[in-house]
Amino acid sequence: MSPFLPGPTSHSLWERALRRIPGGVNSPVRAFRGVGGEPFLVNRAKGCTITDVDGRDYIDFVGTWGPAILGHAPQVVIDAVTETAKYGTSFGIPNPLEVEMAETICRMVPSVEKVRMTNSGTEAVMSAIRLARGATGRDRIVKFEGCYHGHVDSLLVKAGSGALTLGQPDSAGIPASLASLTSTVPFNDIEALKHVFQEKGSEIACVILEPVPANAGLYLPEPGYLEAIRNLCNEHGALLIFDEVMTGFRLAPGGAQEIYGITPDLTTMGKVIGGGLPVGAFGGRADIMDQLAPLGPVYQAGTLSGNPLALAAGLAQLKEMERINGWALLESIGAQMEEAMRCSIKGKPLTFQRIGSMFCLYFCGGPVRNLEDAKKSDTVAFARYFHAALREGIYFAPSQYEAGFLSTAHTSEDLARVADAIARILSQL
Ligand code: KE4
Repeated sequence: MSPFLPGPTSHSLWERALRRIPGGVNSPVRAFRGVGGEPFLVNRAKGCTITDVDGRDYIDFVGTWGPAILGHAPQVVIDAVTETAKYGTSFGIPNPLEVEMAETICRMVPSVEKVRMTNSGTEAVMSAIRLARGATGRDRIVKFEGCYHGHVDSLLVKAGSGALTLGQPDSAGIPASLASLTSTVPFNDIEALKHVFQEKGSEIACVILEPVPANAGLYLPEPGYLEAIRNLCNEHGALLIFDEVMTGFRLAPGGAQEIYGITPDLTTMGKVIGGGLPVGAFGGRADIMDQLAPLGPVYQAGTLSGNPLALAAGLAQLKEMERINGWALLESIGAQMEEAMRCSIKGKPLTFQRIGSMFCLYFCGGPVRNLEDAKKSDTVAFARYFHAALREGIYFAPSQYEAGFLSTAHTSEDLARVADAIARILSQL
C-alpha cells in the first residue's frame, strides 16, 4: 500500500496496534502516557515536517529522538541508502563502509581510538558497561539520577526518559543482586559522588553519564563538574564513560566532550551516525577496546553490526553536516528559538534551557540543575501545552522529561510561526 494513498485512519490503525503491540507502541515514550490522549501514526516526513496518516502536517521538534539532524529524509541520505541497497542490505562480512565509519568517528571524536558498531544505543551502552567491568575486573557502576542509557538492566535504576515518564525509573525484572551493583547519585553534586568513591572506590568499574543530561528534560553540567568527575575516576582507577548517544555529533562534531574539553575513556554513540536507521557504537582508548573479542576476553557481537545501509545513511549525514558546517547553523537556529521562547515565558513560572540544537521548556521555576529540580515541573500544565501546540500543528516530545531537537531543516519562518503560536498558547494556559 502506498504511504500516500488514502488508507486506514490513524484512529483505526491505533485500535489495531493496541490489539497486537503492547501499549500500541514499540517504545513506551511514543504512547502519550505522559500527556494523555491518543497518539497519531505517521507514514511520511520531509525536512522539519511530519505528516500523519490522515494527512495532517506538524512541525517536528523531536526529529525521531535525535537522528534527524538534517531534518527528515534528507536527499543525501535517501540517495546513499537507495544506491547502497542496490548491492545488498547485509553481508555479515566486513565491508568498506565499516572501515570508513570507524575512521570517520575516530577523526571526529579524538578520544575514540577504536570503535565498534552496534544496532542501538542500548546495545552500545550494554557493551561498554561489560567492557568496563571486564577491563577493570570490578563490578560496580555509578550512574546519575535521571540519566537514561537505554534499557540496560544495570542502568534501569533511577533512569530517565520513558522510565521516568511512566513513573518506573526502576524497572521490574531486574534482579536486586544486579541492581545492588549500581550506585546512583544526583547530577551536579560532586560531594555525593565523592562519598560513593570514598565508600566503594575500589569496587567501581566505571562512572557513566550523559555529559548533558537530556532524559529528564535538559540540564547542563555546572562549571568544573565534569572535570571533577574525570579527576575522581583517575584517582580511583575507574573508567569514565560518556553516553553521547544523543549529544554525539549533534552538539559539536566531537559531541559534548569537544565542548567541555573532557576526555572520557569510553564513549557510547548512536542516532545521528545512523541517519535514521538502526545504529549504535561504542569506542575509546585502544588498550581498553582491545579487550574485546576476538582480541580479548570480553565478548560482544551483533549480526547486523556495521550494517551497510545504516552506515551509508550515517556517513552521508555526517559528510553533509561537515559540508554545510551544520553545527554553526544549528546554533543560529537554536539561538533564534531561545530568543523567541524567552520572550514568550517572561514573567511566567517556566524555565527554558538550551544547548545548541537541544532544548527543554520546563513547567517550573528555574534553574533546573538535576532530576529533583526537573520533577518540580507541572506535568498537567505541560500536557495542556503539548496538546495546544499539537492543535496548532506543532509536535513537541510527548513528555516533560524529554528534550526537544532542532534540525538544519528548521527555517526562520518555521520558528517565527512556532513562536507566535507558543506565545498565544502560553498566554492562555
Ligand atoms: P536506543 O537503544 O533507544 O537506540 O538508545 C538508548 C539511549 C542511550 N543513551 C541515551 C543518552 C539515550 O537518550 C538513549 C535513547 N534516547 C531516547 C530518547 N530520550 C529514545 C527514545 C525511546 O526510548 O523511544
